[in-house]
Amino acid sequence: MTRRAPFIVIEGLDRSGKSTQTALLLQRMKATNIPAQLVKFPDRTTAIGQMINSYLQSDSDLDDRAIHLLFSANRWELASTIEQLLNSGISVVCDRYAFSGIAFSASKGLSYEWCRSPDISLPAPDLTLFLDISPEAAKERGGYGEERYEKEEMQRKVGEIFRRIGREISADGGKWVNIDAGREREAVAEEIWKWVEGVANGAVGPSRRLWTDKLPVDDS
Ligand code: DGP
Repeated sequence: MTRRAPFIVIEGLDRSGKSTQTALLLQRMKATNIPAQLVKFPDRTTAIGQMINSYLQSDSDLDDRAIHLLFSANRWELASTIEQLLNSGISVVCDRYAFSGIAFSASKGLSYEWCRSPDISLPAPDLTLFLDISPEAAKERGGYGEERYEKEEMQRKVGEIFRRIGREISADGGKWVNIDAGREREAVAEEIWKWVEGVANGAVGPSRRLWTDKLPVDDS
């Protein structure tokens, strides 16, 4: 069976250093001659992404379900690009993915299962690294920014839901790693590198898809 490149997702709470760590990882992959491409969600450059951007900056208001579906649509519009990259031997490093979708929307009170539904069948990561940080440690890093979700109580709930998703992904045989992101930048980067090296040789066969066992039974 042909080999494809691994799909790596980095998730994290706001102020966890996620974007910095993603950039460091990409640099290190390139320096080690591992071809890799960054994909960032939300991708604010597309038409859907611009609606999301305007919502996050509180320039527009949207129903909680409507914005949830836009975030999901933003992932779907890049799903085939992700698969093409993997099949052509280029690793994809994704800054946020479907797990953010569930964690942030369910924190607002939407049902966990409802939030998961539109992301069922997206390409499944081979490795998900979750950068975990307490709201107290985030505060020490200068506190949260100006965007809509950057509030302490919200981040606490988001963290709880991320950890629940991680337990479920692991129970289903997926590779999910909780990383203590409250440490020094270099220590976090080293741990991330250790996990990435473990999958860097590529995966065999087509990528799996997320949560397909949660699809309703076809009774047609
Ligand atoms: P970032 O660009 O990584 O700072 O993400 C922007 C914000 O959007 C951040 O507070 C997390 C939130 N977010 C990211 N993905 C989703 C999603 O799929 N659904 C919801 N509701 N929020 C998301």
